[in-house]
Amino acid sequence: MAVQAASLVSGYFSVAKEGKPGMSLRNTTMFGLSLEDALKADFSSLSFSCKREFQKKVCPLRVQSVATTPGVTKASPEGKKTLRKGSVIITGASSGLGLATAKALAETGKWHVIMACRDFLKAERAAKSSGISKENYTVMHLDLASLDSVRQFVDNFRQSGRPLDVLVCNAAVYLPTASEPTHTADGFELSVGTNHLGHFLLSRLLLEDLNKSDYPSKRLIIVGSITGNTNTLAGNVPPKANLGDLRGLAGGLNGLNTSAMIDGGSFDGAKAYKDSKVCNMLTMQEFHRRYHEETGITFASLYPGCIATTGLFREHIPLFRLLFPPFQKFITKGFVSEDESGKRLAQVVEITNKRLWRWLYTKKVGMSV
Ligand code: NDP
Ligand code: PMR
Repeated sequence: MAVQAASLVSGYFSVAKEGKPGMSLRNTTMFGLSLEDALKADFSSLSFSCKREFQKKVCPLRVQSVATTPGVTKASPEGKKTLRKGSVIITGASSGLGLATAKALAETGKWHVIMACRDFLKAERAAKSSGISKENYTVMHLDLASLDSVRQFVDNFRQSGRPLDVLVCNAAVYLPTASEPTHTADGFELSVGTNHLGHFLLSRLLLEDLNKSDYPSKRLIIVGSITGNTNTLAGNVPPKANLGDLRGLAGGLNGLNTSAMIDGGSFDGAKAYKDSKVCNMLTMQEFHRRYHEETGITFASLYPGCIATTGLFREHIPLFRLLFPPFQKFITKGFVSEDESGKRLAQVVEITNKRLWRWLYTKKVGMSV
């Protein structure tokens, strides 16, 4: 974890709960008025001190006794129990890691992948050109840079009648060369708004659906990044992730009246991305602490390796895009191909062997939660 950021934020999360000085939405107007309006209280749970109220008012998380969908343990002609296909949502599955993961899972024949993408046609084309068979995927529209779109996606998904067994929050934008902040439909700085806030709302809403799953293993996985971990060499390359005391977030993250950066500093697109990844990782830690026991859902974040060839770097200068892959391949040796990273994430989605999980967790993909 980003040591500095993590200690500050996890301090804030738990401090607020213990009633020591700390920020909470209720007593410090953490998001400011306009933000609060825009979110219609969905994010009140970001102030983790509001847990009970939030659950009652906004997203009641109903813990159900074990559901019994007949699909899970269908008796085969031989009398053996067979598992139904798992159902997994992957955000940003139209390229890079998300697409490679969708492909790896679809190829097993054991998963139906819901590709949650902002560009429907691009996603359809990507699925086709990757050779994913039609019966193994569905594209559904999701623009994480709009909270209305997130809510609409959840409604549409529910109407589809599919169960939800695993949610993979993968989509992200990286805007390292932007000199001014750009914004989501709700007015948040684009990278934190998309990578963290959009996924936060999506996860919070879909927790209820995950909780209903009768699949043997239900999971919520967020893609983090080593560059948010300031206890690593990569995480010490400036600008470093640092959430400070969250004053920019408290002020609305809009760059108009207050800062567009979580820590209240001046805008820096690369830092905003790294901050968003710290938030992703912390969200999983906090979800685990709050919901794992009561729901049985496994919460995880992972760093997939440096996939230096993906579209994530599309906004970077051409020289960077030219030199970054060989630098990662031959100097840091942190490079992984899109295929390999997709296989890694697919393993995190589907392995059920606890010992293998623990090994992966600590050694292979450097999972941080
Ligand atoms: P890509 O740019 O290839 O993939 C990002 C995906 O996110 C694209 O499908 C993109 O859609 C989608 N996306 C962007 N904005 C939105 C939005 N508003 N709503 C819905 N989808 C959106 O990059 P990667 O595959 O590299 O990134 C995948 C994940 O891996 C990210 O979380 C990234 O932070 C993480 N990661 C990547 C590393 C790397 O070295 N590449 C290293 C560590 C972590 P579209 O196709 O329409 O642009
Ligand atoms: Mg970094 C072990 C060393 C290591 C690893 C694993 C990465 C991964 N990087 C390492 C080291 C260095 N990088 C060093 C020594 C430098 C200075 C020359 C360096 C620079 C650098 C830049 C300018 N690295 C970068 C950038 C980016 O713009 C990328 C970034 O921060 O995106 C947010 C990046 C990355 N280096 C990585 C990884 C995985 C990235 C992409 C991070 C991501 O996509 O989340």
